[in-house]
Amino acid sequence: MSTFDLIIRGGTIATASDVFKADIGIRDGKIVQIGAALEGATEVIDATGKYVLPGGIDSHVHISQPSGEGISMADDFESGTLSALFGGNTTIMPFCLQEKGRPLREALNAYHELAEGSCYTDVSFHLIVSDASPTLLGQELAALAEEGYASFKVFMTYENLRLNDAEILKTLDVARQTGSTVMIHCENEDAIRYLVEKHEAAGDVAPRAHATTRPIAAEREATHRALTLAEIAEVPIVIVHVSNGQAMDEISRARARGLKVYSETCPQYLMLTAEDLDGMDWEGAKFVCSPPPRDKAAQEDCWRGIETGVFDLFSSDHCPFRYDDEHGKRAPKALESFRHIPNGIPGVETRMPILFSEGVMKGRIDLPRFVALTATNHARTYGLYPEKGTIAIGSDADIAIWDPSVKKTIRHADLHDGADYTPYEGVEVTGWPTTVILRGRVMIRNGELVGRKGDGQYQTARTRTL
Ligand code: DUC
Ligand code: ZN
Ligand code: ZN
Repeated sequence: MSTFDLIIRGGTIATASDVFKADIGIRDGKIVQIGAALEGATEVIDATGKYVLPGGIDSHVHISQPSGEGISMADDFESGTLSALFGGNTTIMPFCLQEKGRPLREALNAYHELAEGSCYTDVSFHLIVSDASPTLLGQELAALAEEGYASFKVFMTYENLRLNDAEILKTLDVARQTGSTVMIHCENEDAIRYLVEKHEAAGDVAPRAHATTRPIAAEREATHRALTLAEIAEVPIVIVHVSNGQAMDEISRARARGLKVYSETCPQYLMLTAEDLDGMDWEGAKFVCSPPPRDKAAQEDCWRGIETGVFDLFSSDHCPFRYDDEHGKRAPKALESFRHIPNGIPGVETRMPILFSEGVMKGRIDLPRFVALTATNHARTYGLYPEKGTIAIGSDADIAIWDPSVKKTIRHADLHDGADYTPYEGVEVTGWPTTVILRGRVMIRNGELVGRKGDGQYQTARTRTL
């Protein structure tokens, strides 16, 4: 009998703290040895000249989420996780949305049913709290946290989802008591609604107005308020999808006051600007997401946040709708006004290649920072570490082998999601994850799918202990 099921030989391994050359020995889905010249395996993968990194964890992904009447998301668990896998991810964390007036448990059961047997990567769910009822706050969330649903998102925008400050405080209080983690979408809904009504009254209804009516000031104010509420409730929070320097400054100031705050940015805030929403014939709808992409200066600020540590998490916020589709970006109502264009863009497959190419290959960040931003910090923040997010003895053998010599032009035709476009069409990248291993099982070998639908499993999360 072999000592190992699989050896990954001769690669350059990177974790969030180190870069070193070694072989990895894998048995029963776990990393059991890291060392020189390992021998005795059923299968050996030669990783000479490649980078051997923890499989990516994308902790901000939307799949099969109810998105309003007549609108359907472009990805189910099968296409969403397949696309994630081809982008070097081994775990994704989608959101289970509580529908107003319904128990979260009911939504969770239905969401598990959708995922069961369909996944190519592991998955772990966040919850979205849209109805901060006494039952939810008093009983349901605590019970769910104990069962391994330890993170939930709240919205300060969207009329049908937003919580008011009192409700956010109560939700934060539950998080403090249960050790759960709250993610907050920071945009001031009343300010946005004021601007939307003004622009619509003036007949300015094209997609570009989406960006104009969700200005940086609305995000900055809500970020400040979320941080203040967390300070008062004495609980850590995650500020998700930060798009600009002014919101980053609020986060840095809160940290200087002693608040524990994690923050996330996404590829769209490094690669896109509001001008992309200008596209002819409604094409700008392809780039409608919230918060919206800003300008070149905001992109530079976000890069600074990536480089200096303001950001802990780099996620895709993959939220795919088809463009040429009456249930997507070109739904009948969406063609009447930007207000009704479904919010969100695809990106789960391109998240890491973009950061690897623009960040690592261009010398903005080193490999450990790349690993921290794309895998380790996600596992730590959301209770999946150390099984997930690192290369260490005892951890799950979730590994992506990156070939830094691959040069690709991003084309939607080559991607695996269910949308019909990518916002990054034509972007040239250097480096791609060519082999991906999930709990010791080779899922993609040299760019070819060899894993099966259903190989991905659900992962329960732990609550915070500190
Ligand atoms: N927030 C998200 O996190 N994703 C898509 C839309 C939104 O508003
Ligand atoms: Zn959001
Ligand atoms: Zn999102």
